[in-house]
Amino acid sequence: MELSPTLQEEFDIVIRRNPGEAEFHQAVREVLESLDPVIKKRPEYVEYGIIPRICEPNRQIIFKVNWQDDKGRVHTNRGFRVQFNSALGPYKGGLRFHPSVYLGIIKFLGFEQIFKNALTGMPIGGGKGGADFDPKGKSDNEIMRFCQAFMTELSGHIGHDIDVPAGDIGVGGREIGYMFGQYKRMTGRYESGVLTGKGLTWGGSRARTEATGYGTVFFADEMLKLSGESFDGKKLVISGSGNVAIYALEKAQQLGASVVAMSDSGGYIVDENGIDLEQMQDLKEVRRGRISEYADVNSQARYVEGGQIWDVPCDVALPCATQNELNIGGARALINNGCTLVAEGANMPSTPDAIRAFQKAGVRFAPGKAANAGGVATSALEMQQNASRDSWSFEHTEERLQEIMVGIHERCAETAEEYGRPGDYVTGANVGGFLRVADAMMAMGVI
Ligand code: NDP
Ligand code: 2IT
Repeated sequence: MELSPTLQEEFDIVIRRNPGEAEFHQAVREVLESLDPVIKKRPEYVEYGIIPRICEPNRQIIFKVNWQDDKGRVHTNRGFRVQFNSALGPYKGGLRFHPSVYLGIIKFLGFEQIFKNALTGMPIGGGKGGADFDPKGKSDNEIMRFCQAFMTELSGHIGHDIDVPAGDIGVGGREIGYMFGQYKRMTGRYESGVLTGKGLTWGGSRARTEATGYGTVFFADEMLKLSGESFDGKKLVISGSGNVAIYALEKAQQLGASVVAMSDSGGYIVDENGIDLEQMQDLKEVRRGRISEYADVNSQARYVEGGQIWDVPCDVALPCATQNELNIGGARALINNGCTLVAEGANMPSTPDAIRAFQKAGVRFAPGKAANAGGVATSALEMQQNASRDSWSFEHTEERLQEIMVGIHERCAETAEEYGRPGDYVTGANVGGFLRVADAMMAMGVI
């Protein structure tokens, strides 16, 4: 899509100021493409410089992380925390440990997080962090030493009213535990609200582990309801087999769907009988194994090394692995095989041309910043429980999560309609999130 001259000028500045950060450029461009009708209606946003101010992080922290492996060898990694926007609350967003991490990835994720967090309606700003550390194949002690070294540097920049990290790729309950322990040691404070995704006996929230995957399914369910459909009897393909994918699998099954394919970075498995949740949890959450092992022990399942999971026919596809994992080839395969709905559990998994193909073909499409907001929303519920030294039941927390997802869906649908693009959840999410942040920034003046 062409940008108007004003927005093109802003985009050119972003490219010039952030050379070589392709994922960040992609995320900014997608939001700017939605904003044309907004700046026509509200030119004061341009006069007050809201767009360049939203595209520039408040603060970018880059630090060295030295740690020792079990053989005593010393390794040096690079750590990041990008504190992007705090108009609506303390910076909030996950930490990603993956060898592909560099500043451009953290900035794209932090930028997305601003609008996602705004859409939840909760008092949280946008931030993201991580390291180019590869947790694969590391022992528990190595993970602990890395997390402690990482937190030693990060601890001076975070706090329950400042910046509240959580998990993302490669960072789950185990890593949050080691980081919380190191923060507690360094500060001498039991500051429960400094991290979310904690264990249930030490300040964590029930349903946070499940929240992102459940939330994505709740959001897709709202989309289906608009045409009188439900998950019952639907065939699903879910990419990835990590935290988001596994709990999307669980909720989809609870709603009567059959998930026939899942993946990891090595390849994908197909099980036409429906993937077994308990086996997947044991394989990925307990044994931390490879997805190919599922096919080794289930004769009805097959493993395809490499390839694209999107070739497996389905009614609904939930990309839940990583950015740009669903390209135009994947989109064409899904469309040709009759898929009618795509909801993103991951952050920016679909490439821009894949999204355009879905929209052109009439495939309902929900972007990550709307469909995967259940994770961070439940993190905000965890902060709320920590602040009141309370702990809610699973049922109550899940109910809150579902209400929030229904609310986000409503806001996206209404905003898309109001801005002349009915049914376009990309516009709905970008504009809906942007308006909340922009209005708060206007109210607070030039700071
Ligand atoms: P996990 O680390 O638990 O799982 C990641 C999954 O994606 C694994 O199956 C992994 O396979 C696969 N994967 C990761 N990188 C690649 C890659 N480069 N190529 C192919 N496959 C890959 O992470 P999460 O489930 O937490 O996160 C998944 C996505 O959801 C990410 O985009 C994340 O940003 C997003 N997200 C997460 C939230 C959360 O609360 N955790 C909230 C909102 C969004 P392998 O093990 O082989 O690497
Ligand atoms: O991308 C995301 O929204 C997350 N990884 C969760 C962030 C959080 O603070 O819970």
